[in-house]
Amino acid sequence: MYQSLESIILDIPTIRPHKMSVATMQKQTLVLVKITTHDGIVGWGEATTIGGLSYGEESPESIKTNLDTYFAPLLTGLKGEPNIAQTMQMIDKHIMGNRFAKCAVQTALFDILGKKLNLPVSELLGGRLRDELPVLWVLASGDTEKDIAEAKKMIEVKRHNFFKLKIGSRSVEEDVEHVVAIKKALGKEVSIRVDVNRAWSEMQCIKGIQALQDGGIDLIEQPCAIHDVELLARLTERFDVAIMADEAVMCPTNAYKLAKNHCANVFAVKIEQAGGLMEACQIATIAKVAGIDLYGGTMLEGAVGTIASAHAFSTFDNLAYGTELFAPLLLTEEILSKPLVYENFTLKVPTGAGLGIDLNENKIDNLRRA
Ligand code: MUC
Ligand code: MG
Repeated sequence: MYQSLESIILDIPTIRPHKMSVATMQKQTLVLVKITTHDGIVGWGEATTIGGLSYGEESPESIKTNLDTYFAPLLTGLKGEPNIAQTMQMIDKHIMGNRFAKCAVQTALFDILGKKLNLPVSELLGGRLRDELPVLWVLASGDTEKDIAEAKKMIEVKRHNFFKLKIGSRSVEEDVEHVVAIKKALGKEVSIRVDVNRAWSEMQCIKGIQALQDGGIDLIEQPCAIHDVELLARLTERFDVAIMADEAVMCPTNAYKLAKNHCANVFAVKIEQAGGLMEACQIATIAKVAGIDLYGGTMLEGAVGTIASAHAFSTFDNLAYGTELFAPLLLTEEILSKPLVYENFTLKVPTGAGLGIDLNENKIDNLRRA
């Protein structure tokens, strides 16, 4: 039923350097997956990471190698007409880990099924509860005045009205000063969150979170190491400001352990970290029954991963902290024939079949890594 699986690496410069505690990005490297069926239906998926190997355990190059060497023969060698769950179960039997690559393949299979049935992916996942998602902007130039000007412009043009700041690469004092100055300049009405990307020790967490809480910050994302879930639990217990687990959430099994041990007030759900769209929805259910709020996260994917995430997040009952599905706007090149619709502080979830997007394959050919 599947004739081919092709993986494509694209390097696209960002509109400005994007500074995080784990890496400074001048470009983003997208890994796209194109699956073609014997009857000519094409499905797309994406397996993109951040800063080579500095964020996760899969790099763009390892993802491509594993897709080409291991996933492609399994998929094209399938007999009969297995459904998506059966296909992913077969892949799981033969391939350990590789959640980003698995997510890309699963996304492409959903895109194909949606095109066959003339239904959006959101409906195949159970059905959307909203047609648009609130989207924040990440202020990560590293310069306080530039960040304030960027935020004011975003509010003025009605693109984003809440913001996340990437911190953790400077001293706690410098970071707090930077964040609180931005909060003061933007005012009470504008929600400001921070992402420490696991940079702080316990003492730095206590000092930093207390000062950020006092400064009116709304959410503290992944302040400490991934493995230190006991510290996450202590911080959640100690502070009033919401503590969010991001890198620590990963797959449904981890999400369950975090929920059981009261390690966070909020989960950042990422389809790639989860290992797929179905797994992201399972994490949302775990959060719901545990009374944990949700936030729609990103691995700074391009249009394909972003819109796949949007379909999944549109099915979430309680998306209390909105989403960060802004990354296509951070890139200097458009790979769709019609760009995604960002308006009125939201991203519209497409209503067309499958992912509901149309890729510009000429553009992709021009951008692909040789
Ligand atoms: C992360 O850790 O949240 C999401 C937005 C951003 O700027 O970085 C990513 C990763
Ligand atoms: Mg994060």
